[in-house]
Amino acid sequence: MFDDLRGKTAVVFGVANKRSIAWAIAQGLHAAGANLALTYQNERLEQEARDLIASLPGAEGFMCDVSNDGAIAELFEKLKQRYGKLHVIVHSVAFAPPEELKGDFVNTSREGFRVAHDVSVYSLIAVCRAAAPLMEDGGSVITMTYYGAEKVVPNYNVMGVAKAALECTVRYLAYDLGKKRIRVNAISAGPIKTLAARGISGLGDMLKSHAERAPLQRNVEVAEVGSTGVFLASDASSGITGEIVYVDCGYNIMGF
Ligand code: NAD
Ligand code: 0WE
Repeated sequence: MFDDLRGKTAVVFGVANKRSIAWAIAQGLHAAGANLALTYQNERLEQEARDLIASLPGAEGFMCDVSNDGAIAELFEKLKQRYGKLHVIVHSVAFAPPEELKGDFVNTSREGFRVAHDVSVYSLIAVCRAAAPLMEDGGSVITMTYYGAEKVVPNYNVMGVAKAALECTVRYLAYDLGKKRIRVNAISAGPIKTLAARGISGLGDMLKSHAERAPLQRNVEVAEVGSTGVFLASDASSGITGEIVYVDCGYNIMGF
């Protein structure tokens, strides 16, 4: 890997299994020489996450439910003890209750809206607040978004609204944390068959039409998201903050 992250410590949120975007970014960061802390949501995902983490020499695993303020505080206390300083944060976490990702958007429930925004948007703010004091040398925060934030993607529903809020949150955090030399950016990835996408009805058709319409005439590979994560984590992107970087084979530029 060209970008050198030796001597830097990265914390990656959102490893569920080997298909996770978080895992692809973690592999890229590891190959670039970063010291890695990986977090997973709960006991249910612990074994699978730990098996993956064991395959990256030096990487360590921590549990953290980002909807729980106490769990975030506890995690960063452990990270402070273990690593002292942090340089890179990868936030690759989203959740809406499954009933919100089908049917009419107008039927979005108050609780579904709250949960989607709490887990998928507020968590980035909470994590940045906890991480910033440990990012003494400045650093890079990366989150994951999707085109459904900007244009209507049927069934994406309240997640689209949450991703729009996430993209705006990236800009406000970039402004606040810029004075600490911490950059904040999002990667807008094209559709990828991960755990979070697999249950979606019509995903096969979406992937097919995406590949047909995209200038590169194919779907994006998760490793391409990983290498963009490495770029945004590294000093090669030192002048970039508050941005949404598209890794979608060009799909978003098309009008027809
Ligand atoms: P994934 O299921 O592998 O990752 C989602 C992760 O969120 C899981 O690890 C899950 O445990 C975690 N999570 C959910 N609630 C949590 C909580 N309360 N606390 C801690 N972790 C929690 O799927 P993925 O596709 O890799 O998704 C990662 C990110 O990429 C998400 O933000 C998603 O919106 C975004 N994204 C995905 C696609 C796609 O097509 N797969 C495209 C663009 C953006
Ligand atoms: O951001 C996402 C998916 C996020 C997601 C997925 C789930 C499935 C399981 C959030 N919450 C949940 N809740 C669950 O219970 N993507 C970009 C992938 C995705 O999801 C879609 C898509 C695409 C693409 C949903 C409908 C339509 C398209």
